[in-house]
Amino acid sequence: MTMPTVELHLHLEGTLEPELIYALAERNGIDLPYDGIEDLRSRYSFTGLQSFLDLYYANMVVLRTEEDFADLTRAYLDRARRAGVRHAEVFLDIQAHTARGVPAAVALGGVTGVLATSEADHGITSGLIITFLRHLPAEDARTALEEVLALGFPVLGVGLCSSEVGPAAPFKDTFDLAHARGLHRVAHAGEEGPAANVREVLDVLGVERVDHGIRALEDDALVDRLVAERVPLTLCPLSNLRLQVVDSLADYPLVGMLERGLVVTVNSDDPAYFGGYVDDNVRELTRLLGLTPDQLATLARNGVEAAFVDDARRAELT
Ligand code: ES4
Ligand code: ZN
Repeated sequence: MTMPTVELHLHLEGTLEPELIYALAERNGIDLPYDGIEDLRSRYSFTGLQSFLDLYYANMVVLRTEEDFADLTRAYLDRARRAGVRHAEVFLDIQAHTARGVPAAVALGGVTGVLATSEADHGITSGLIITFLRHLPAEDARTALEEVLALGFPVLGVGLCSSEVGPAAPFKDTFDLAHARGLHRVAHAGEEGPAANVREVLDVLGVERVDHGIRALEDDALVDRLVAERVPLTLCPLSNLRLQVVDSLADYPLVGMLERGLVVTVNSDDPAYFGGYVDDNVRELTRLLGLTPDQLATLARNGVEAAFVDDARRAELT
C-alpha cells in the first residue's frame, strides 16, 4: 500500500501541542489562562473556523524566542517523520507574530534554521510558505512581504489564510510582488467560503494550488477547470470535520473527487488542534471510505505532482 509522503497544507503554529504550549510558557514565564494541559485540551472543540482561530492565535503567546520557533519546527518534523512524510511545505503566519511584538527575524530565524537541516536531521526536504492573514488589511500583508524579502531568509512561497472574509483582490499586488521575486503562490479558499472564492484566487492572485477548495464542488464548471488545468486542492479532512465544514468523514467526498480527476492531496492543517497528523487523516479516510491501494497511490502521486520541488527531487519522491 503506497501512503502519501508529501505534506503541503500545514500551519506550523497549528502543531503547537498542549504539552509544548505549557513547556514554552514555563520557559518564558508566561501565565496561561487555563487550568492545566487537560483543561486546555478540553477546549479543542470548535463550532467553526473563527472559534478555532480565536484559540489558535491566543496560544501563539508562548512563541517568543528564536529557540521557541526552532523547537516548534523540530517537534513537527519529528512527528512528520513518524507519519512517513518525506517532503513538507509548511506555513508560517508571520503577521501573527510581528503584530504581538515578535520581530520577523526571530520567527524566521528559528523556523528556517531548523528547516535548513530537515533533510539531514529528519529525512524530510522542506520549504517555507509565508501566509498572509486575510482578516487584516492588505497593506499589512504587503509590508510583511517586503520585510521578509529584505531579511533574506529562504522562502518558497506565499499563501493566504485565516478567516475567509472579504475579497482576495486587495492582496493582488502582494502576490504579484511575490511572483516577481520567484516565489510560489497558494491560497486558502472554498473552506468556509463559496466556490467563487476559489475562482477569485485563481484569477486574481494567480495561485498554483488551492488550500482546501472543497466547496469548489458546488460549481461544476469550476471543477472542470480545476481538472483541465490540474490545479491541486490540498484537502484537510479532520480539519473539515472539527470545524464543521463537513458533517461526517464517512461521506467525505474524496472518492468522487478522485474519480472526477481532481488533483487532490490529504493534509493535516493544524494537527494539534484537529485530532491528528497526516497519517491519522489518511488512516481515518481509508477506514471510513475503504480507500483502495490504487486510490492511495493516486493520492501519493498527486502530492508529488503538487509539490514545489525540482525534477530530481520529484523523481526521488515518486
Ligand atoms: C487555518 Cl483551518 C484554517 N483555515 C484558515 N486559516 C487557517 N490558519 C490556520 N488554520
Ligand atoms: Zn489551513
